[in-house]
Amino acid sequence: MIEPYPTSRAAASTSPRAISGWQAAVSGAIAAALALATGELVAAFVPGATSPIVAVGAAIIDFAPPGSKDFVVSLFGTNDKTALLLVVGGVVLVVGALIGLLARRSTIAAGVAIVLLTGVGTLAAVRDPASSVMPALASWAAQSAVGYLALTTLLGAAVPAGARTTDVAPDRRRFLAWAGGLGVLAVLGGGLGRSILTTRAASTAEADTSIPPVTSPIPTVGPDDGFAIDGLTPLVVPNEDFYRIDTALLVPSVDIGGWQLRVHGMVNKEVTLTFDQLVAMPLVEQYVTIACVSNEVGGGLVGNAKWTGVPLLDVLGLAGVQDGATQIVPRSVDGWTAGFPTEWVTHPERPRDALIAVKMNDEPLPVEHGFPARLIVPGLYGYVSATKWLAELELTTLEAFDAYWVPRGWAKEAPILTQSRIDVPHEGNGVKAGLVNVAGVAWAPDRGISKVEVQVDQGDWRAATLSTTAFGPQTWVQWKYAWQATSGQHTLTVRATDGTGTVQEDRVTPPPPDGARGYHWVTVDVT
Ligand SMILES: Nc1nc2c(c(=O)[nH]1)N[C@H]1C(S)=C(S)[C@@H](COP(=O)(O)O)O[C@H]1N2
Ligand SMILES: [Mo]
Repeated sequence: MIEPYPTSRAAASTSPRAISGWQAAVSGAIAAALALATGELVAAFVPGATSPIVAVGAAIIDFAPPGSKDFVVSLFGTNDKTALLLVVGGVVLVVGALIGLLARRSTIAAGVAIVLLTGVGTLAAVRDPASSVMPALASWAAQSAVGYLALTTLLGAAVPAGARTTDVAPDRRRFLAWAGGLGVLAVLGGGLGRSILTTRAASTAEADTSIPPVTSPIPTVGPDDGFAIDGLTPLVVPNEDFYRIDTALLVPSVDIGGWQLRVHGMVNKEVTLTFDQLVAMPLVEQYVTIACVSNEVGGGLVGNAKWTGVPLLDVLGLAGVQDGATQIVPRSVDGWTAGFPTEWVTHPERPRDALIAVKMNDEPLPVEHGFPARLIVPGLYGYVSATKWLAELELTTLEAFDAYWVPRGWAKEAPILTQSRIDVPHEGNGVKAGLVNVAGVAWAPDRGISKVEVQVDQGDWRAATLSTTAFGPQTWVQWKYAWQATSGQHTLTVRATDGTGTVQEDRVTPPPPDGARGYHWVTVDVT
């Protein structure tokens, strides 16, 4: 026998059978890590190949049963996405360790298991509309080969070499050197692939976007338009602080040169616009507050920004919407869909100024917020309307199609509910007796806010002062109330009245299926 499968202590132990369990498990885990790293590297360098780990994460989000929709909703946040990827990666390592143990019985069986494991990632990857079959198959072959080669190499290094000796230290050192080396290789390779994939996504925002100036600029919200109260949410939320919600594990990176918006379905004439053609149309701007249906009472999944873009109706006008096209279905480059009644934006008495937005707070749309174009529809929750990375507008009927979240248990029609929030004092914070500023935000796009009231303990409702409402009913307002605080524990409650005179509902409901209801309240200790 020659290295790396030398004769070992016992006659029967020339096979991987003689390898200790922990060495087999570590070998398998490292082989799996190298296979994963290979998937990332291929995705980074081969057009049409996608990251298998991201693809599996995306599949978990997509296939989560409707019963687990609360779990899915909480997965939306950025930190939760990282957690999901770590869990998927961890599961792959554990399966790899089991494959390592299996290899002690049969290296062929272990090889088959590696092909199956990497096949799961490949199956998930080909679901991605951005992936192509040939690169996915090539990536699968590369991952399997690297995984199998790494496993057999490590197992070879683990086979005890010193016959008739009890000193296994040299063998262990050799194994640890191989394991350490290949482990570092997996981390470096995977890290390189991952960082290429994420910086590629991020750099698209810096792409030169020659967006012409707006034809009729609106007055800008200045510092004097809001209240200067510490801890109070600003009237306009800066892009980097704006909440982010979507199903995309890896932000779609859109090449602006190749981007197109296709308007099709029940239209007189199908229309396709390039980015330059889109922004050559008259550009308008407006402040619009957007909100997520999964926002809890008092939660932060709501924000107000200045959006610049082309009126949706102008683009629909180019195609000519047919009678009977009762639903507009926007679709993103990654296949995600929203859907809302055409009437919401064409209503004769109350057409909402929906925009195909290309700028957010005077900057090109950040990648996380939909670069290069997204939809902003005043008055509707994001999941039925605010499509980021917009690629298509399909005209259809309400009966013919249910958008992404509808079969997952969320309402088909989803106007934003009237809500109000106390920002200061913060729940649980102590304040000094005397005059205390109670302040927050209230929104009811696109009905507007006419009144905000504050209640101390079980007292009377008292009117709060509102910031300017000059930016239109589609935006939120700040409110403040000067409270003469006396020592002891107190409860502060807020409620808003919308522009139609309807008071916010006090009936408490969870976010599913159509948004949370109820009043926000905080308890404060006054000393
Ligand atoms: N392509 C795409 N667009 C999307 C989503 C998504 O998952 N994919 N989520 C929607 C939801 S649920 C919300 S609340 C808003 C959030 O927009 P923001 O991340 O810019 O705040 O985007 C909407 N647009
Ligand atoms: Mo949302």
